[in-house]
Amino acid sequence: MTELSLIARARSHGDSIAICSAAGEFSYADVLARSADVAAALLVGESDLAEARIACLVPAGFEYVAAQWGIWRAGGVFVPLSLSATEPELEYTLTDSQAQCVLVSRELAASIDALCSRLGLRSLIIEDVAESADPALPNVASGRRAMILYTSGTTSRPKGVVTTHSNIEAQITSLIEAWEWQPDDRIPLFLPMHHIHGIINILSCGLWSGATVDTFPRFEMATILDRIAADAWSVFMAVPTVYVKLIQAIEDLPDDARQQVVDGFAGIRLMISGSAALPSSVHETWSALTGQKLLERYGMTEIGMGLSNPYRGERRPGAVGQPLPNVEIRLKSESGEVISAEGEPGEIQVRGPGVFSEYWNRPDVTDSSFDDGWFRTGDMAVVEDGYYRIMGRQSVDIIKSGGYKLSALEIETALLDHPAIAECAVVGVADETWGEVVSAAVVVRSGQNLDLDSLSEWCRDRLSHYRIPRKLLVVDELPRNAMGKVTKPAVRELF
Ligand code: MCA
Ligand code: AMP
Repeated sequence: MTELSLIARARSHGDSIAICSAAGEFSYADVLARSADVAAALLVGESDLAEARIACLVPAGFEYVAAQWGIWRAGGVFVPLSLSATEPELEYTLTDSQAQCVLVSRELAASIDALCSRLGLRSLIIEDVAESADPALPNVASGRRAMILYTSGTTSRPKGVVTTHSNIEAQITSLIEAWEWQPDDRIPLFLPMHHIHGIINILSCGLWSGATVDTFPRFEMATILDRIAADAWSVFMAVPTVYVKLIQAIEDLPDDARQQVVDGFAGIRLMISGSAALPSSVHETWSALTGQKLLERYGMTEIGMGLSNPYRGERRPGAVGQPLPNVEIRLKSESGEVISAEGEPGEIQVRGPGVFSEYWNRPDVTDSSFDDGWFRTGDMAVVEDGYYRIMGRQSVDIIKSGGYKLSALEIETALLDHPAIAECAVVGVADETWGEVVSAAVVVRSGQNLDLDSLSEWCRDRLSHYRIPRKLLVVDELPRNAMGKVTKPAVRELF
C-alpha cells in the first residue's frame, strides 16, 4: 500500500518524541497508532472517506495531530476550526465546507454541541475514540484534496483555500531544505492551529523531520520565557507581535533573569518571523538584545511560503529575501508587464507545486485569482540589491493584526447589524504591537449613542476577539470621493 509521505516517514522516526505537551510525551509510533484509531472511527465501515470534509476543534497537541493524520489516512479533508471563533463564525465554516463530521476535544465539546445538533452534524469526541487493531485504511493518492483553510480577503466572507497532499508536501519540503530542519530540532508551537504558520511551518515541518514539537494552548509569556531560559529549543517561529511583546517582557525582567533569557535566545540555531511585516526597528532591537538575526520570510495561505531571507547569508532587516526552493515568483506592473528591473514595484505573483488548487466551491474566484497560471497575491513588492521588499497590499480592505488576516468588509457587515449604526467604515490603523489594529468610523442613527465598550460587548458573540474594533470614531459623515464612494485612505486619516 502506498502511504502519504508524512505518515511513511513517521514510521522511520518510531520511538522518537514527536509531541510534548502538558498531557505528556508522545512518540511518532504513538501518533501513528492513535491516528489509525481516529481513521477507523471516522470510516465506520466505509473503505474511504472520499474527500468528505471533517472539521476539527482540538487544541494543539497529540490529539490534534491524531485528528489531522487520522482524517488524512481515512481519505478525508481536514478542516481545522479556530478555537476563538464565535458560534456564527463556526456555523459559517461548517456550512460552507459542507462538513460531514466534527472531531472535537472533550474540553470544547460543550461549546459546539448545540450548533452540531442544529446543523444535524455528527460530532465525535476525540478522547472517546476507541482503540482499533490495525484497521484497513485506503490508499490516498497525493493529488487528492487534503485540507481547507479559511482565509479572509476582499470578499466579505472568508474563502476556503483547498490544498492537496502534494501541495502540502511541496510546501513542507521547500522549508525543510531552505531552513535545514534536522531530526534533533525542537520547536515550540503556541500559534493558532487553523493557519499555515502553525500547521505547516511549525508542526508539519517538525514532524516531517523527526523533530520534537512542544505544544502550548496559547502564547503564554511566563511559560515561554522559563523554557527559553532552560535552553529548550533549537528553532523558534513567531509573528512580529510576539517579538514586540518579548522585547517588552525581557526589558522588564530583573537583571539576572534577563541574562538567562537572553542567553537562551542567543543559543537558538534559527529564529524566524513572518505572517506580517517585521519592522526594521524590531529586527534591530532583537539583534542588539540577543545577538540573533531574525530570518524574515513571506507567505500566504494560498501559496505556503514564497520568499525567505537565507539561512546562511545576509538576513536583511525590512526585506523578505528571495524565492524559496520550488517557488517561482514574478512581479507584474499595474500596466500588466512582467518586471525585470530592480527598483520597480509590482504585484507578487507565484507559481509552483505548493500553490493551492482552488477556493472551495468558488470556481469563478479561483479563475480570477490566477494570471496565466500565476497566483495573484495582491501584495506589492520591489527588488532591491537582489532582495524582495514587501511594500504593502493592493487592497485597503485587508487588515493584518497580530498576524491574523482580517477582512474589513466582513467586520463592516457585522457592525451594520448593530441597531445604533447607520453606516460604517473599517480600516487597519498602524500599531507598534499589533501591526495594525481594527478601527471603525461609524455614523450613528439619530438619537443613538455608541461607545467602544458597548460596541465591543455587542461584538463578542459575533466576531473573534482579534476582529473586534479597538478604536471607534463616531462621525457625522464618512469621507467620500466625487462618485460618492467611501474613501478608506481618508477614513484612516481620521484616526
Ligand atoms: C488580542 N488583543 C488584541 C488583538 N488580539 N488587541 C488588538 N488587536 C489584536 N489583534 C487583546 C485581547 O483582547 C486581550 O485584551 C489582549 O490583547 C491579549 O489577548 P490575547 O489574544 O491573549 O493575546 P496574546 O495571547 O498575547 O496573542 C497575541 C498573539 C496572537 C500570540 C500574537 O494574536 C497570535 O497567536 N497571532 C498569530 C496569528 C497567526 O498565526 N497568524 C498566521 C496566519 P484584554 O487583555 O483587554 O482582554 S498564516 C499567515 O499569515 C501566512 C501563511 C504566513 O505568512 O504565515
Ligand atoms: P494569510 O492570508 O493569513 O495567509 O496572510 C498572508 C498575508 O500576510 C500576505 O498576503 C501578506 O500580506 C502578509 N504577510 C505574510 N508575511 C509577510 C511579511 N514577512 N511581510 C509583510 N507581509 C507579510
